[in-house]
Amino acid sequence: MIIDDAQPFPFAFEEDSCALLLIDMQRDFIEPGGFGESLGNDVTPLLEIVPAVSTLLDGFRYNNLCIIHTRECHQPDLSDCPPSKRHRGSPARRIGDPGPMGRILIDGEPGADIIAPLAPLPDEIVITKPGKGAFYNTELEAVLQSNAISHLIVAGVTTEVCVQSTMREANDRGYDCLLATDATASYFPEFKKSTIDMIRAQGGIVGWTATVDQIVNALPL
Ligand code: C5J
Repeated sequence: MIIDDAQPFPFAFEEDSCALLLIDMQRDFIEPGGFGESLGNDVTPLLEIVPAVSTLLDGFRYNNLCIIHTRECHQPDLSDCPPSKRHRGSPARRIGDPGPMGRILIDGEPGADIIAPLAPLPDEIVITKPGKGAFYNTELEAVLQSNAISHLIVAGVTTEVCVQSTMREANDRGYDCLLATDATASYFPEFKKSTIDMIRAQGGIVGWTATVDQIVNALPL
């Protein structure tokens, strides 16, 4: 398989060694009343990418390819949440505080769920992560190795935080990563643009980029 129009140059991959990595498409980041909004953000740009992420997910499901979802959240006793993360700034609600979707960013609460239109199917992998990067303190690397994955198509939120952190972690570990540009979003559109530029600058120093249509058109079915 090859995505000819990928930037900065074509992205070649084998279907058996390529996974879709969907980052943190959770209610707490995307819906009003969650963690994202409690930090003072407008969630609209995140809501807008849901149809494109859904198209990408359908393409991988139809082709029976490996699909991995991540969720950023913490244990109810906050034992995996550094105090520095919880106490920084003056958000309307802190991690662990009660909100309209349960306790903010806590595993098992409704806000930590992936949004309904993108809910994982039973055979899809879900990685629960305490940090921004999906490799930190998770089983992600073992999962990729046991599935013989070498190439990652990455999408989700937010572009310059958890998506970029994860792509950089993956790149350092030797994975070839491509970011789906219309299936990722930031609360700050200018940060999304800069992140895309950074990823593919210097000959793809972090990886490649392509649109959802370009990716899906490269899939066999
Ligand atoms: C943030 C994320 N922004 N998923 N998390 O705190 O990008």
